[in-house]
Amino acid sequence: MPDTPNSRARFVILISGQGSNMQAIVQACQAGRCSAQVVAVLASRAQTVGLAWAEEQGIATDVVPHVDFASREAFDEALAQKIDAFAPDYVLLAGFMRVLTPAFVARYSGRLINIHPSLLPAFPGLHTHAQALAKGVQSHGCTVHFVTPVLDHGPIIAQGVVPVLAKDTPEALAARVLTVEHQVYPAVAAWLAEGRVHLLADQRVQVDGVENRLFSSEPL
Ligand code: NHR
Ligand code: GAR
Repeated sequence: MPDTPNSRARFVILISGQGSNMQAIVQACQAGRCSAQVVAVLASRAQTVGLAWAEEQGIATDVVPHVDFASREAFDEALAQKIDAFAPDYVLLAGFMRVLTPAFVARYSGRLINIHPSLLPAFPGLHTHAQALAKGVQSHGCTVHFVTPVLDHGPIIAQGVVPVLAKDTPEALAARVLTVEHQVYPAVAAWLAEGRVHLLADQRVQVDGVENRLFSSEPL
């Protein structure tokens, strides 16, 4: 959170792929819908589409290729060094595909946020859209949450819901979820930038002035 009322919150965004959530957050900041400044975009893989886009926006970028490191601890330490050089208030995972060690999570305790493509606590882990179709659920979506050492189990900040349709494939469902992700994550980014997101003692989240933290896609 900013130390003084006039300083903008600093975000570092971590990606592994196309980075469309990162783009949605950057665009919200550029349009004045989020008062933060995205100071760097870091990727765990080289040559991601998202990194090239961020560079075009004049944002600092770097790659920490996880394949170059012998252990998760070594990768996380290298990543943390790069992150800390930008002195962020918050570190946002946006399609970031590496599980982070407890030491990394502790280093950014209360400042590390993820977007997960399911309505947690349903379907943690990978292949969430295929998991949702296999269970026959009729609603699916995304969750923005604080990151804790237990994968996809941190306190929930906001969720976005979409319908599951009879003829859905994992790809079609993923695309529908992604559209609502692009609403939820920039909204949460704006709340974070304004210092309105609080982690309560019982591990639930409160957002000042926000009653409804459920977003939904346009009716289909
Ligand atoms: N780290 C911690 N400690 N806690 C969380 O909640 C985390 C996290 C790191 C990433 C994102 C998460 C998601 O939203 C996330 C949340 C990667 C995997 C995974 O198994 C699972 C969940 C998430 C991200 N990754 C494989 C691994 O071995 C690699 C998979 C691949 O490269 O395709 O790290 O879904
Ligand atoms: C998003 O759907 C995000 O929720 C998901 O990957 C996609 C990334 O899209 N994240 C994970 O699966 C994390 N394990 P993006 O790169 O275009 O933001």
